[in-house]
Amino acid sequence: PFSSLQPQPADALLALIAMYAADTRPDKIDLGIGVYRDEAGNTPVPPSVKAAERLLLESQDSKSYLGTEGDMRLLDLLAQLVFGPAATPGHHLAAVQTPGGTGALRLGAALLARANPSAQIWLGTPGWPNHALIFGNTGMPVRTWRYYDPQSMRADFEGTLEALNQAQPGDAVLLQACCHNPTGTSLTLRQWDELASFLAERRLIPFVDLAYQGLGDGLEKDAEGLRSILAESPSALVAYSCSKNFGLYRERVGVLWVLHNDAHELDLARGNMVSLARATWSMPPDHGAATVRIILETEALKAQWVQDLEEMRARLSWVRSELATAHPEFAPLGDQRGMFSTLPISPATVRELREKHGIFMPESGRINLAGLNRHSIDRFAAIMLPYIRS
Ligand code: PLP
Ligand code: TYF
Repeated sequence: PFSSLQPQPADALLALIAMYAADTRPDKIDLGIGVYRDEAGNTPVPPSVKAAERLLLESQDSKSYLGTEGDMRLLDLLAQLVFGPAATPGHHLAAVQTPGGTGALRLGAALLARANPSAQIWLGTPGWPNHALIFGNTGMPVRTWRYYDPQSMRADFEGTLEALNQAQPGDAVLLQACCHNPTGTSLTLRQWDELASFLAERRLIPFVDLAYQGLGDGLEKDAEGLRSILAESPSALVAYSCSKNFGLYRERVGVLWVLHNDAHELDLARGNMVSLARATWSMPPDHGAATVRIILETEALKAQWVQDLEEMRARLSWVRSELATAHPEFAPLGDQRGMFSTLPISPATVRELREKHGIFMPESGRINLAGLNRHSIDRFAAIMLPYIRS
């Protein structure tokens, strides 16, 4: 029954994992898949998560179903972290716990496609390749705009507004809240405010993807752009991921929020979100979600998690400033945030770096800075600089 199917391209980042593992050179450097690594190159389970998992193991007395929306207490606690203690005055809020940020994006896309089949989704380029895949799979027409200027290695805000001028009322605009994947660039707070008014005036629906809260400038600061958007827009969607900031990647913890200033319309959205989720995965996985809930509701564990997160954030920031202060070619990396940066190099150079020097990255030239450490950073810079200069 499958002979009519078209072959599908593999995920370039997931393919790199196997390629890196098969390489036997002792000084190989993995700058591929976007997971945090410590100095030793490991992606550890954070101490706060370990402790919460122990508590969970001891205290959990049932694994019976919770319901399609997931762990309601977790959803409340995460809402405070994302929207602030005052929550979102002026908005009603519907939340569904999802399998990772990807599940939240997929559910939000399905909701938008069902609500308005002619709505387009606007994606900035370069972006996370899975965004186009996820929205494309719901049948939503995907439009793109140039988010990033490779020459200056900075966000192209003028280009963004110019391109979004062509969007139709009811179209959705995907925005990464912080630590942009794959460029590390972001808008200034002033630009966020301007974009917020622009979207509201044109009745464009913001769909904000927050997958790295706390890994850029800290928990509060990383939510400022998102909060600025919400201050202007009557309705919005937010996809949240606990994969990176809690180190829970494979446990699949995420949330989709829909916000609306009209309670009746929000109820319609909520009912459809729940029904779509029921038809897709029925109920979200619980182990990682319960772990996050225990961390956020236990004062000592929350303090430990804030410290765990700060350790990750500080290490990423150290790698950036090492490169940026030592070499003018890397100066823009110091203004960027999070794990990623995209270097101005060609796919042929990326292949050469892999074959000749054992430095692994996808052909886009994106690097995960967490793959560098005290021992590898100088060799990396020495090898890279001639390529970046030419
Ligand atoms: N959005 C962006 C920009 C990402 O980089 C990721 C990373 O994996 C996700 C969303 C979703 O991650 P996950 O589905 O693993 O929670
Ligand atoms: O961009 C990254 O590297 C992370 C992890 O199919 C990731 O977001 C990469 C590819 C993928 C799922 C997650």
